[in-house]
Amino acid sequence: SYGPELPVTSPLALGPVVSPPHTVEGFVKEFLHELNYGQGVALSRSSVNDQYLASARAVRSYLMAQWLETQRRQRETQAKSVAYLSAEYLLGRQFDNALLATGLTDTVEKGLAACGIDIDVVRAQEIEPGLGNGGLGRLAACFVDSLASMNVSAIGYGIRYEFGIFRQTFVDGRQVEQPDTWLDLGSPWEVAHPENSVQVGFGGRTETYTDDDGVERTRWIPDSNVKGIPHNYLVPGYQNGRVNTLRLWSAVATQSFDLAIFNSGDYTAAVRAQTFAENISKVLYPEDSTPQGRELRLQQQYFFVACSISDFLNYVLPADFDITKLPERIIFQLNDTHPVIAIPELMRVLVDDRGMAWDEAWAITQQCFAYTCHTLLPEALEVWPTELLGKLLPRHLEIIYRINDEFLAEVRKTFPGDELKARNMSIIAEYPERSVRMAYLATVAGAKVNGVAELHSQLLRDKVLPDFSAMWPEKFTNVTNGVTPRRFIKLANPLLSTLITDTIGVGWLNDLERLRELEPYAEDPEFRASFREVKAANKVRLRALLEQRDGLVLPEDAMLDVMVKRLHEYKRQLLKVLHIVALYDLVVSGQAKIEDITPRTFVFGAKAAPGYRMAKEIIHLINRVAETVNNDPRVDGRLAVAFPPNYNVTLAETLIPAADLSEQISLAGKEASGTGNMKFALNGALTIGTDDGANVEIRQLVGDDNFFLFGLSEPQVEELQAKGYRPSAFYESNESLRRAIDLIASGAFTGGDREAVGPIVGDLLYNDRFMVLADYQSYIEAQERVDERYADPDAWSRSAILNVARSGFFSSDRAMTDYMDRIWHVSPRR
Ligand code: NBG
Repeated sequence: SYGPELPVTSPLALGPVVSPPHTVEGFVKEFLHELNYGQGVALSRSSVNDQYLASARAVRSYLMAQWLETQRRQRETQAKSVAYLSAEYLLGRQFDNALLATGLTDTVEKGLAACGIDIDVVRAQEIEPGLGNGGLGRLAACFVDSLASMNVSAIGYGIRYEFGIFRQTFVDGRQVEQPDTWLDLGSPWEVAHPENSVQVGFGGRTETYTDDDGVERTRWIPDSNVKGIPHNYLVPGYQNGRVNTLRLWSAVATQSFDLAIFNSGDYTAAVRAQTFAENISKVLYPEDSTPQGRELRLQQQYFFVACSISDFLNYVLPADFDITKLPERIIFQLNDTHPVIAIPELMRVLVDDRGMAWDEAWAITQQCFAYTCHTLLPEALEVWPTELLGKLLPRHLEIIYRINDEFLAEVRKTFPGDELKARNMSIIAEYPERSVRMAYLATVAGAKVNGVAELHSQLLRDKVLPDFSAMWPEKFTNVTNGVTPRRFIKLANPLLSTLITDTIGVGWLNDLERLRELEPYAEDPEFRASFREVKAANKVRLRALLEQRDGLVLPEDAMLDVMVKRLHEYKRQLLKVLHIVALYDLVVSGQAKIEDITPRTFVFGAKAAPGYRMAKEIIHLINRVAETVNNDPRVDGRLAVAFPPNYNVTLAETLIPAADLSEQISLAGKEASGTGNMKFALNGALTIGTDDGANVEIRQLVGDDNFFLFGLSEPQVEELQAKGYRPSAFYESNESLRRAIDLIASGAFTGGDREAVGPIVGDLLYNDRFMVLADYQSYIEAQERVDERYADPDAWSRSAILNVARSGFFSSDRAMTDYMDRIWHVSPRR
């Protein structure tokens, strides 16, 4: 579907693309050009949006020159690339990141000022592309940033959702979702290439036929097609001249399909076809509680991986590429199970479309994929009913069956006579309905399987996939997650970045272990004072933002105790609520004097999945507790609760640098890794946390003295579960806990309405799957240790500085190095 590249003979067109000059004049010229000729508006008549779009496009021109050069070199070297397949990218705003990467921040600020424009106003105009739900999507964004910054040849593939993660609002304390119309005012960062679109089939049937050489083959005859249009996003490396590609697909109807129906006069059917196609990239993860929703999700998954594989094979690779050498050129990293349907798709392409023998195709496929698992919750491991999968992708189901047959033969050879083993390991589950276990398919086909933190990888081996790890121990590995220091230190915390550079010099931003050099300064009173000033200034910045953004007025001079992450029972926002209620109760019941309470401002940020009832109840409770506490003069100025709506990457960038205390309080064994925990530590917050996910590694690195550990360990959780966990026993035997729960149950926070809190209280007392009550006492005691430390500012700052100094390991650059060494076997370009 691609036109031939035209041979260029004019001497004017030869040579590298010239970037606009990196000067104020150079930028202004580019900016005015975009404003006048791109937006078609004069400076004097331009709106903020015009100015934003034009400055973004002007900055993009600088990146574009580097992107073209990166492409050229890539074609020249034909090096092995990484293709990151991810249904989500939670990118955050692009403008500042592009400025940082190109080193244009000052230039652009001055250039805009010369035009009478305040860069902050322009900045604020950008709506972040929220094409992800939480940690998994943000991780993908950090990874593509690191790959570019480390000069690795890589491409990210995903979906260009017309509506990203919903915008959260609160109405009477309850979450109400609004559509995320991020494309409404134009998206200056993307370049669409409709001419490079890919056709993707759905439904229909398969048939066998004999080819010209007399070989029996299978082909798939879909009954509908959609077109995938690639949108390129530029992923700049940090001041290294490399710009990688993030290619996001949007779905549209194919004209031929459309026209045929249209001509038949069935206009409704024509519209239906269009709707079918366009729905595919309409929204990020539509709810999957309805069968229609589930089907759409599978369509999304297949759509984007089919587009991506086709794109790589037909467009990225040269036309004369010897396909048997594919593993030398690509490794597809599967970000969770969402893109796992890529495995049978590559098999289909190799066997059906390219005529390769099954065994050879299978040998190639097994080297081209690796799988990252991001969860331990059984309900989050995707399975697709064979009925649905067979209806939507009949050929793929056949391929999966054959993969499974051959795999089970291998299992029976490895474990002779153990039919139970074969049943347990089968990619096809028979109960409660016949379905495909996507994690198993990924494990069977993938060259490597990794978890996202040490503890998680170990539990993955021992608990989730024990038979597989017995069969193929060498397949399993760990790569602990990481976060990009460019966005989460340099951009988010400029004051800390300056302090660090003033202290240890430049170069740490792409060599984060160098933060170790800060360690001795933990003992330096002067440095500690500067460090505290940075934190204080970041709090002022946050107060200003929340006041302007949400009308929230935070007290001054309080410990900022922050819990931001998706709302999920296993993450235990309820435990945090119980702590707040217990403190409140101490004061209002007269058990404690207000002066004896450490002033704390609790900040929550959390979205609940639209269909997740309990999560929404918890949001409501938090808002109600906030309202009560904030309006009670008895705790005035000492205890405050803020729950700004619509927590997103943009808010995180102001919130995290201001935090004193980072709440990472999931039940041990449930949080695969966490990445917010890393961002907080790197910005000098101390963590109160369980031995879960990457907390374990954070604690090991920063040291027990600089981390507030509490709660059951994972083996203790198992033990308690086995013994029979009775939450009410904890309620009965712990007075503070009982009082807190009773206070909630009494309707004290809900205007006397006890029914409103019924589901939460009932669940805590009689179910409590995530053992909130079991960990309560230990949590309260750890919080008392927090208070003690906080009372000594020098001791607190020492710990905070050591958190920064010892967290360099959590750079996503390190994570990428681990992937390169352990999984991809690629190296950075020189
Ligand atoms: C999430 C985990 C987090 C982890 C991120 C990134 C999913 C399915 N998993 O603990 O819950 O940090 O993935 O690995 O979103």
